Amino acid sequence: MDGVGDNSDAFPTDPSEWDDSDGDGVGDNSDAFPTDPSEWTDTDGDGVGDVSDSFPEDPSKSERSVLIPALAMVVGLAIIVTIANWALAKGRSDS
Ligand SMILES: [Ca+2]
Ligand SMILES: [Ca+2]
Ligand SMILES: [Ca+2]
Repeated sequence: MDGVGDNSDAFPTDPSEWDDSDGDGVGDNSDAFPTDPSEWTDTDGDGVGDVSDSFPEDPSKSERSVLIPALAMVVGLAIIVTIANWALAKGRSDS
């Protein structure tokens, strides 16, 4: 018995859980995000829930930290293409 009456107990058969604030079906005690219904676990403990964490088992990476290198790669590629086009155009006009 967890001491909470069945009427107010969201988990009447689970003595370790009695409340589910966000209603995602995961009790507050085992819910890493008790106020976020879309998240309940954070395996790597980086503060980004597994659902929105692109690397749920790597605390050094999440969607946010990966977006910047990806953006840098796109910008770098655009610069290379621009230079290549310029060099090509210059080569044509020289001959
Ligand atoms: Ca919950
Ligand atoms: Ca939750
Ligand atoms: Ca995480």
